Amino acid sequence: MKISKEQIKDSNQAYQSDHDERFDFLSNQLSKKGHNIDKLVEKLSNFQVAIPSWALGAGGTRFGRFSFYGQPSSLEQKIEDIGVLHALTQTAGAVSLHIPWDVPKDYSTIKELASSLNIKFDAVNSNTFQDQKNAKESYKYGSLSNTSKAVREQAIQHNLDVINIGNKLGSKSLTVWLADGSSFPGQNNFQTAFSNTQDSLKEIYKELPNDWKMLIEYKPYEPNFYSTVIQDWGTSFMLANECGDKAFSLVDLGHHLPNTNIEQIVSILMLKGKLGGFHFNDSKYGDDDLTVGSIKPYALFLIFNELVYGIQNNPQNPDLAWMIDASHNVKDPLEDLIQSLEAIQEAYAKALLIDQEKLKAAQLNNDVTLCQDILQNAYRTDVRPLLEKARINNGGSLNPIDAYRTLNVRNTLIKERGKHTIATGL
Ligand code: LRH
Ligand code: MN
Repeated sequence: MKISKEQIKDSNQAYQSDHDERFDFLSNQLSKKGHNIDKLVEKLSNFQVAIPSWALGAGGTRFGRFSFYGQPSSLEQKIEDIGVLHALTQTAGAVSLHIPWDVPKDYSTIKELASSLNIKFDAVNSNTFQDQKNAKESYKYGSLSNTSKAVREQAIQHNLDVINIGNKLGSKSLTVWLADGSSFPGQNNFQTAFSNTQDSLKEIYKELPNDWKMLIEYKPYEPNFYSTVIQDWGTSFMLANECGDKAFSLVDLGHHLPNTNIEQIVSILMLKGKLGGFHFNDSKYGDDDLTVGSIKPYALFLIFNELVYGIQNNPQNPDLAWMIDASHNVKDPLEDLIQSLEAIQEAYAKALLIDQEKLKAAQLNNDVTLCQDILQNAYRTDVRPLLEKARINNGGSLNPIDAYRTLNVRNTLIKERGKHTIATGL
């Protein structure tokens, strides 16, 4: 299914005058405070988030999975669905593939389709947390950390294959997330597991093309429930430093123990020039992979405050990879992703309104009350007219969820694909 600019234009009619009113009001408010509206809108337009290829169908847990009809059952259909997201939001201009869930059958067809929809290939993800059919070695007891050299070599080779696939698509980064760890005390020798992982990552790093990045994703637990080799940001940071200048830490918002101060982690990784990117989602308890901003929107805003400060003050940190990592158990996957994209843009826009100089002065003056006031004034600003402007400037929708429903996307996909198609992924 493809949505035309005309269809979107028509669906915007009902919202145009209300948008214009709110945009004018907000522009006056913000201009009076010295903000450059055009610059703000331009930054939002340029802010593109990669959609995970593994999150376009119905997610589930060990307790069950409830289908969504009309799911994409091929990589082509997944890219088409991202095309729908990008047409409506104008901020989903990239896809992050997971290998082997989404190995292209025909590279030129896939690249043509993606470029026809203005979609780039962001990081490619390796998978050494599941055994593949006919695989010689098993990852049951780990992959890059495994005590068996043969298992480690198989896992290293898989990562090199993933780099090769990404190279053919124009991707420039490899994301490595390891499930490796233990579920019972005594099961693992922590030092051996860590050293094996470090050496294995270095073997992969040696083959990383010069203009590529390696993004090392950490996670405290699941699927192992006693220890995880790459459990936290410090471990990921150490391993990235051991590998070299092209290795960085990847922050998945759901991969933190309750009440962890993630914005502080983001700030220090940027200071050290080792923040590579994000997997955006939200969570109440564990790695819940819920809609971004649905549980802790203020925490997301505080993270973007550190990102805006870091982008302005830490030239030592490279451009960041912005990606979503979600799983949809009860929402239509495309509606869920539209809401996540909106929440990310909203947090970024609010953070751009923070007067960083004024905040710095208040901090140096230990004026704690004023520090909070500066943050919360920005947070309490309804920035949605700016997001809408950024979308319509590029031919997008003023109200993507409403357009998605008005244009009857899900039912059209069901007509095209039938009810029983299954999407690869989580
Ligand atoms: C692990 C993770 C990782 C992906 C997987 C799909 O929890 O966040 O980023 O490989 O989800
Ligand atoms: Mn992730």
